[in-house]
Amino acid sequence: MKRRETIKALVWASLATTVNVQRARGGEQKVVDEARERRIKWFREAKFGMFIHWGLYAIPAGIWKGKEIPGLGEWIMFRARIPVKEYAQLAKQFNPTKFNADEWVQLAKEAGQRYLVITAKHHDGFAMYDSKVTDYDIVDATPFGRDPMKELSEACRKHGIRFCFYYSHVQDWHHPDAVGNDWDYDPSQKNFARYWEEKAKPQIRELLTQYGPLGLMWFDTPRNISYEHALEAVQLVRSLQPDCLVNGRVGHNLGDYREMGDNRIPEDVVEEDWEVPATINDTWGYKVTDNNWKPVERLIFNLVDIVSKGGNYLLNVGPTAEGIIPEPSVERLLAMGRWLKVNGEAIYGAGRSPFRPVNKYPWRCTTKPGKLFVTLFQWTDTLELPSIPQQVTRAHLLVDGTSLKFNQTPEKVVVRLPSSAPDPIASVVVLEIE
Ligand code: JFZ
Repeated sequence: MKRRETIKALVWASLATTVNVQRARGGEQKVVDEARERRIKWFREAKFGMFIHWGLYAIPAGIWKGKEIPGLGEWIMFRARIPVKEYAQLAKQFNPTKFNADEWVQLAKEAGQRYLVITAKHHDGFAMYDSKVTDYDIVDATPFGRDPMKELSEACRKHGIRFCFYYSHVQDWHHPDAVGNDWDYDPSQKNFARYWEEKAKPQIRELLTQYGPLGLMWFDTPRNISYEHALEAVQLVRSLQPDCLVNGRVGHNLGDYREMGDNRIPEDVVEEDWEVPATINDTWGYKVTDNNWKPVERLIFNLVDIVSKGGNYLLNVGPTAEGIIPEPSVERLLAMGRWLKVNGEAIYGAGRSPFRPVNKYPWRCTTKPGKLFVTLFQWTDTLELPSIPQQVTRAHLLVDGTSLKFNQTPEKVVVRLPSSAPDPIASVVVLEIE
């Protein structure tokens, strides 16, 4: 009990220096954490990130002993109940000679993704970085012998992309005391605190001290983590990298922002900061049989839809065991980047739609001071918007500034559109407002 009180006192002490009380509208008191407001600024601007799930699971790629294993590619050890001794042998084959950190980061940049989150250790327990805590890592256990996280962090710094880590802090199917592996280890004999002290905490510390400034630590599946352990993870981040964000899956609502379920986009605006982790096909880790690639129209709609509701889109790629990002992912990301090159002003740093519920309308609206960006996915000859309290002073196409005629009444705004859509997928009309 004393330990918990000490930790809580620590957290409040670190928060207390940054908290001030602002009287919000309507008189209720709103506590603003200035440190968090400073930390999260880049996240609200970035809007679009690259998720990368890469590990030993890319070798079987969904197939084990000649059989296709159902479910997510990175879950193959769990779904096929592969014994630790057998699964660990994969490390001897892992030699991604085609891996090129600069190519991956340049793809993220050309896609318009402003941050990159990569699996440092997924649930299988294998460290994709040079860990001193264990030899079960890419430098010590594979013929590859390099640290791809070091190379990626340097490439991200070079190209101005925020480098971030995913770390599975509760599930670890390699460690006898962590959550998840009940086929090699007897759950009744597990001592989670031992895993936490021996592996999780020291590895989180390694990630926070060996790879330069991080944009965020992306924890996953908190399961039944104790409040104390979740708090320790947050405190570790705060003490070592005060500007590094913690995502919502650290546990006990202690993250800096809310993490939605995988591929789960809310129906309407969500007032807090939030992110949707999402796949381009159906799996995170590479799976040779998963070719259910979402059309780029859907991906661009999802990006605009999410931003119009106040969130970020963290879109995943699952590289192969050779270190190649599958071509269908590359094609789609480059197409998103081409769209963003023209229409990015409607996305980066943009605010939530004032028209609610958002899903009621076929278009989406994002905002900036003095501007409404209305993105149309089906072109028509007129765009009709519900009542806008401010005076609309101008309407134009974002792509080239072409002025558009409009009529505003207290009930609605009607904009006349040109006969052909400026973009085959999504076209943006800008309304300038007083
Ligand atoms: C987790 C992982 O198990 C999975 O392998 C992948 O890394 C994904 C990004 O995260 O899967 C989840 C976790 C939480 C939810 C759904 C899938 N959820 O809260 O709905």
